[in-house]
This record gives sequence, C-alpha cells and structure tokens, in this order.
Amino acid sequence: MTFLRRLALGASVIALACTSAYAADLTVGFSQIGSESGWRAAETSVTKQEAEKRGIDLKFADAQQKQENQIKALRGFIAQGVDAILVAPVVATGWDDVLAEAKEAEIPVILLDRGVDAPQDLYLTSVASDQVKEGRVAGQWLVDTVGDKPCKVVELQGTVGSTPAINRKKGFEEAIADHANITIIRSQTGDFTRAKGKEVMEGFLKAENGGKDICAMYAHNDDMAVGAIQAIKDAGLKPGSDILVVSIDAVPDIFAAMVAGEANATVELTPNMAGPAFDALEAYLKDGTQPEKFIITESKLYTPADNPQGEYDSRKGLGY
Ligand code: GZL
Repeated sequence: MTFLRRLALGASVIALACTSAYAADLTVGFSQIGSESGWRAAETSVTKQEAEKRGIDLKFADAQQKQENQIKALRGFIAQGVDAILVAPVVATGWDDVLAEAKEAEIPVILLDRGVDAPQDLYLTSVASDQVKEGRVAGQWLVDTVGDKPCKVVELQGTVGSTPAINRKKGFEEAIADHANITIIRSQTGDFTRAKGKEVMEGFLKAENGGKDICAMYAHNDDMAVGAIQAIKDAGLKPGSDILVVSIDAVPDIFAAMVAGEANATVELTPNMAGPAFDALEAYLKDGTQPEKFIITESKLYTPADNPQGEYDSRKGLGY
C-alpha cells in the first residue's frame, strides 16, 4: 500500500473515529516554525486538513523560523483564550516561561515534531519521530553500503539547537561508532533549507580538494540534500555514485533524485503529526484522558529498490 493510501486510510479512520460534535467547538492555536522545507509545508497542509476534517477552528501563525515569533504567537493564543495550543518548537530551550503561562491559563499545549528542554508537566503530549533512531537508520545504511571501505563523510546539520539536529547527529554517530573506516570529516548547519544546504556543500567541496576524497554526504533533511546534490553536480561529480547521498524526511524530490540515480537513501518522517495530536487532545478535553507523554511516529528507510517513482507519485500534491 503506497504512502499516500496509508496516510489517507490512517487519517480517514482517525477522522471517522473522532469526528464528533465535540471537536467542532474547539479553537486551537498552531505556532508553526515556518516553511523552510518541503516537509514543513506538508506538515502545515496536513495539519490544516486534519483540523478541517474535525471542524476545529485552527488559528495559524508562521514564525519564519524565529523563536521570538513563536513565543509572541503563544502569548497571543493565551490572550485569545483558545482551547488548546499546538507548537512545533524551533529550538529546544527557552520555553519554560511561556509554557508555564499556558498552564496557568489552563490551556493544554501539544508539541509537534520537535521537543523542548522543559518540565514535562508543561505540555500535554509530544507527537514526534524518534530522531535518534532516524540518524541511526541513516548511519546503519551507510555502514551496510560501504562495508570496510574507507569512507569520509560530510554532514549537513539541521537548525542549531533543534532536537532533530541534536538527535539525528547523535544517532548517526552511534551507528558508525564501531566502524573506524567511516569518519565525519566536516559537519556544519544548513538550517534545514535547500539554499543553505547547497552553499555549505559548495564550501565542503572547495575545502576537500574538489570533493574527490568525499565518499558520502549525510543531511539531516532531504531539502539540504537536494541543495547539496546540485553543488556536487556543479563541481563535476556524480551524486549518488561519486558521493553517496543519505538524508531524512522522504519528500517527493528525494525520490525524484533517486529515480535520476542522484540519491541513495532517505528515512521517512510522516507529515501527519496533527492527527494523533488532535485525537489525544479531544480525548483529554472530553473526559480527562491523559495521553502518553511521547507519541512516536514511524521511521522507515527507502532506497532506489523501493519504487521511488511510485513513492514520488504518492507524495506529490500532499502539500510538499
Ligand atoms: C523533524 C522536523 C524537521 C524536518 C525538516 O521532525 O522538525 O524540520 O526534518 C524540517 O525538513 O525543517
């Protein structure tokens, strides 16, 4: 069953199960990080669809990747007296005060797709992937692919201080730790964007003798990988063969790169964090059901052996 059908089936079953009059009365504030990547755009569009299906009045605020804008938006939601708040926290620290204000106002907060370094009683639940596992899956793919061959890796990190950047780095390093032939020779943030991913990869190639000695590029998301692929081609090298390309998100364009032989592996991140979040919220508001503190979404590896054209087709138009 393709990704799209799995996503649609899951969503419609969830929506059917919980399309109740109750949801229709809810007003929920959503502080979104921005639109820095294709995955983020898809998460936004799926969240709006999930709210609409449930008759939830979603107040959307785009923070352009700035924490101060998110904190301002949360304070605005609290002042409006919304029934609940969803927030995708751009970085892990600096949330204690505003989350305490929401708690004081008895407004439940749900974290989407990233975590915070704050007391767990300040949020109802957190819906996210196991980001350490994502890094580990990516690293293990490289270990399995290169065997004992010496492999110098360059790494494009996500947003500095964000939980995905911290955790995806940790997981990848864990996977290669016992393989001394695989070494990370350069690592820098590309802030999860294509443009920055291309720019940083250009710097890596220049600094590493045109890239001839680079064996693989690991990017914390597909958008930076797509930018890096262009830089590798501009340098006269073949991404996907001269330099292996492994990343995370499973957006349509990484599957297009696989079809073109320019990318080798991606770890899927579902854009539907809102479905489980709204479910948990509704159960909590209706009868006080306490959700799990962490609702973990799946992480699945895809390579060119997994029908990349079909995966592209099933994701295109999902808001990426
Ligand atoms: C990870 C999510 C990341 C995506 C990027 O959960 O926060 O943010 O991997 C996005 O595409 O920018």
